[in-house]
Amino acid sequence: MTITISAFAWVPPFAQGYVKDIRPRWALAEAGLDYDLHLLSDGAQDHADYRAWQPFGQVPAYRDDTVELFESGAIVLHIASLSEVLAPQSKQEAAHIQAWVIAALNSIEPKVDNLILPAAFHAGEAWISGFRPHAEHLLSLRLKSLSGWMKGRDWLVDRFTVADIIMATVLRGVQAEPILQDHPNLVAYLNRCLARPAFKKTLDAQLETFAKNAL
Ligand SMILES: N[C@@H](CCC(=O)N[C@@H](CS)C(=O)NCC(=O)O)C(=O)O
Repeated sequence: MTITISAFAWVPPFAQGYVKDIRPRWALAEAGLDYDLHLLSDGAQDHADYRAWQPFGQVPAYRDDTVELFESGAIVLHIASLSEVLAPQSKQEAAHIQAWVIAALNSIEPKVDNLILPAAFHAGEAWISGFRPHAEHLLSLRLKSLSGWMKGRDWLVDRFTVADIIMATVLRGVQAEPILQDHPNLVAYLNRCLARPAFKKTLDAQLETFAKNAL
């Protein structure tokens, strides 16, 4: 089977290592499945053929011999279904994995983005300092709940799954923020996820593409 993932040929240094194609690529590395990259250079994300694959012109998009789809959460769930290692072992486990993928993307990622994106894209603007405490408060409520769930657990469900890939890549956005350090069990969880050889392999692969295509 030929699997293809879309990715940017190059992004500015602050985004390198964080572009969301890392999610399906990490899942494929865990599953031991090879893939090709479909690299997008300047302007390619707006071409009609790419929009037919990824309607928002974003990365990642995914294609194999049977299906094509977009949205990193949907893609990792599909990859899990292809893999002996990652495939859910029961209906209940499948339901929990789906729930945690959606929780990471819907209940936590928007609060993380709220905190980090204004500072990244609106640095120096007057409203930032007033907005930050509000964003921190909203994220702290979610992290407290997640920390409560993770008490006594190594992974979101009973074993490492694609839900951990999505959650870890969301939490990485605030890895250096004091708000995460307030929850030692979440720091330990994130470190546990990022220590996996498949993550390191995937991070190196993403960075290698950007180094090759550096201007
Ligand atoms: N919800 C999408 C978000 C994808 C996304 O934000 N991709 C970013 C790169 S990390 C992107 O393509 N940004 C360019 C753009 O939005 O035009 C997913 O999880 O796949």
